[in-house]
Amino acid sequence: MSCTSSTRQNIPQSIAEKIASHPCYDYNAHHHFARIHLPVAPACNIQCNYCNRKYDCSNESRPGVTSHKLSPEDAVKKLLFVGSKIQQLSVVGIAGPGDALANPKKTFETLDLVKQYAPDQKLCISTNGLMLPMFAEKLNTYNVEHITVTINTIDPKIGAQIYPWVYDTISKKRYKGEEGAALLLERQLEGIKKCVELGMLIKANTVLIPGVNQEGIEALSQKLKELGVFLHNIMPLLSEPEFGTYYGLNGVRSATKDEVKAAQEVCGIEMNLMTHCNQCRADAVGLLGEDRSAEFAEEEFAAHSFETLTKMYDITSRQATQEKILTFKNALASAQQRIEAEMEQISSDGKTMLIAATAGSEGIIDRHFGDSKEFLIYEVGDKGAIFRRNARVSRSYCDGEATCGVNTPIKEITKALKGVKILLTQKIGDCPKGELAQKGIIPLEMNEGKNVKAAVLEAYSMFSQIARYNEAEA
Ligand code: CLF
Ligand code: SF4
Repeated sequence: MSCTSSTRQNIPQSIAEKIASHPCYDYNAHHHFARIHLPVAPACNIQCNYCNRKYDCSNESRPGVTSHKLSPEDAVKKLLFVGSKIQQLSVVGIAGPGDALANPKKTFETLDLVKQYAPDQKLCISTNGLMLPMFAEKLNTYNVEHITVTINTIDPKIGAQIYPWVYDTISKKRYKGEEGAALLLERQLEGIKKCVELGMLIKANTVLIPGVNQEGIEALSQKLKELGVFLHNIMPLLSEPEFGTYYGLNGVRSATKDEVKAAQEVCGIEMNLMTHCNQCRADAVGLLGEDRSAEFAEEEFAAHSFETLTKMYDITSRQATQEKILTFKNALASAQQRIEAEMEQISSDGKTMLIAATAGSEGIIDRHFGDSKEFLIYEVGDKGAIFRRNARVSRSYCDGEATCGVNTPIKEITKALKGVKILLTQKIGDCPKGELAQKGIIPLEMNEGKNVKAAVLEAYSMFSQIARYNEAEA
């Protein structure tokens, strides 16, 4: 058993409240709250070498996935329809299929309609950042609190290997190579700075491209931190020839899990990281990790009027449901915090194990395994031990000499000891010893009269020394 470490830095209460129901920004929210992507933005103003424009924007989506495009009206009808079925739907994102800000008319028309019909939704935009400086203030007036900017490097030389061209609608010019990458970078940094100054929460997505931007990831993450970016999401490049992307066709391979983990470890020292991204579709619906987009066909929602859909959406009932979910989520978070605090008390390296003991009422190991119907289970680390539970079984292993070893309740006992690594007892016979060992439980006999807590600590220390010795020998 080991605790999972969190890269989440302490965040102010006002921000915690803003992200509490955002499944991407708050790790603890992603089991409880859902998002919908409205695929209203088909065009893009740059070319990324990991993107095939026949499909969705790979900056936020799994490559090779095609989303059904919608008009702003139909998209918001879909939102109302889906929101009436999924009450924990709390975030509306525009994440393609191209770039949200390369399609400003459709994007802002959609935001207008969302504000009008579903004002309870949080608004979230994903962009490559080229037009972010020009739209930051407008997005803020729409109360878009969450912006994702995909930024893969802060070095235009590397950028030139990722972006073959960038089309700027201001100068109406296409820029290639380093010149294009430098312009994109300048706009991304300026846009992020503006949004942060306006109080928006910026998430940066970075596609980890083996052999291209790996080396610069740490510097990029530091720059993002300096700029006040809230969260950094390092995603693996997914690259296959059948995706038809430049990288896929030219042998640039996918990033491995280990490479992503290594990049996250380097960046996570300073920066809050998102580690639960699903690289979802531009028309994704539901909790992260579940794709319910296929459940909501256009004919189901497009035929309804806004009036009907607004009634179905029922904001009051949705708000009541979401409040209940928030209360439950907060209770879970408090329990988790308590467990983490306890873990810190008992372990310096996050490693612990469950150790059971057959003890009597005095907390002394004075029972034989065969006589025991109760097992005290402790979680033990190098710094201490915490009592976790009392595991009871309906009868002891041995009922007396006449029936000893016949029809034993070993199944029930091993079930009750689930997760236990070591069992401490005063005495145990060879038969149950073998049966426990088969289930991965090491039985150890202890001298009578030993205090349980001292005994579990001693057993942990002994076990760790043996494990270290075995590792060194291997
Ligand atoms: Fe969508 Fe992106 Fe908003 Fe989330 S997704 S626009 S921030 S609501 Fe989330 Fe999907 Fe990963 Fe994006 S899991 S791809 S990070
Ligand atoms: Fe493709 Fe998105 Fe890059 Fe545009 S920004 S080229 S849609 S991955």
